[in-house]
Amino acid sequence: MSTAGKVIKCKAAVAWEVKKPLSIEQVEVAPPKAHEVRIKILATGICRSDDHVISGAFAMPFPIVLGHEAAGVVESVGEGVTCVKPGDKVIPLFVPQCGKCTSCRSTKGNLCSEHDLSEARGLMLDGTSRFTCKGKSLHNFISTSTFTEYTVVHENAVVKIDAAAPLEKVCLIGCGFSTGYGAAVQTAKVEPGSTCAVFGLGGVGLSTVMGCKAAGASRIIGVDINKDKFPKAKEMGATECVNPMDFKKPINEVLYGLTDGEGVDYSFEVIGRTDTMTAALASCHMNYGTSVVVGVPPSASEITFSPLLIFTGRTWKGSIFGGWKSKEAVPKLVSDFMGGKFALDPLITHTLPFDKINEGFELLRSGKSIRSVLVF
Ligand code: PAD
Ligand code: ZN
Ligand code: ZN
Repeated sequence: MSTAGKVIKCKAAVAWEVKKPLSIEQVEVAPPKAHEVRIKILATGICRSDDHVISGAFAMPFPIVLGHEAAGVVESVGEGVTCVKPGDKVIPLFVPQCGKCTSCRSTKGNLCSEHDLSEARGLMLDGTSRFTCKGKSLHNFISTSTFTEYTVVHENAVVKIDAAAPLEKVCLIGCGFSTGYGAAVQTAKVEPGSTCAVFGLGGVGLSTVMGCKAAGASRIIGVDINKDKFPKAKEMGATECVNPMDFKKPINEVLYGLTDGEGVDYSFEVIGRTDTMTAALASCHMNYGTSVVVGVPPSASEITFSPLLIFTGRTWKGSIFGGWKSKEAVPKLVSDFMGGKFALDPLITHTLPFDKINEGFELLRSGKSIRSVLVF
């Protein structure tokens, strides 16, 4: 029996309050309004950005349905939707692409003005929510909310992908893989022969390592305080790895030492800490080095740094969703994956049933997982 036009009762993981485990609840998911799409989520990865909301580092309104790295099948569409139809395999886009705003129209931009990343309202574009639980309205997370059997997104925040794509793998293209890989190939535009340093070797950082390798970097130095991350980083393309805890001097000095006093051409902060953002900047070549901030900075944090660091010529830039224009790039990245251009398997260390979501977060916090993918 068709569920189109009806409220769907299903399971979702609700974050009721900050610093509390998620709770699996029965929620009601309203039908999509005009220009919205209701998706049956079949696989969703756990990203550190979800955990930043739980820990309170990434400020969001509660209660909220987290999750943003997913793949699923369209269940029904609202009036006027032409980009997808029921049955299509899709990936929700936490950075939408409306095609009309200044960032969408600029060849240089990708942060569509319809995003809900900073000063987030946690609502659909019309200012309402499609989720309720126990009579309370639940917030939406960065245009997606995927820790649920069904979600509703705006048509600009979803894209159709190859019908043959394995959803429990390509869900990573919805965030971690594309973010890390794009930071290297799209934002930094690493050139062949470059020396790169990647701070943080989690799911996103390892994808940056893959991007640096694909771009032809000749040296890729992985930096992490958890040495258990090193073997996998080397498997993915790191030529050497360093643990800042093994040295008395600051890590930027260590990296200068490793590069004959020159610094690296490109550095990437893929952790989400202000001290490592500054250290990554100080690690790159004083004149033409570029440092890219990928890690989500804690809300309300500030950085004090010597202006000399950039006065001498360094470039410091941020990268959201790897700099990709989401609607255009995601189907292409899925095709590239299907064509064997890159692998996602090494990033997926755990596949868990959705009900074990809190276990998945524990694996991330303890440094034992790269990506856990939850399946329904
Ligand atoms: P993760 O927790 O799997 O990886 C972080 C890694 O950093 C771990 O291996 C840690 O051991 C390591 N680490 C922690 N502290 C330090 C330190 N002081 N020095 C060196 N290494 C350290 O996270 P992830 O890979 O899922 O995400 C990484 C960051 O990227 C995180 O802040 C996340 O919120 C952010 C992100 N940004 C975007 C974007 O669009 N910019 C998208 C997705 C994720
Ligand atoms: Zn993410
Ligand atoms: Zn736009």
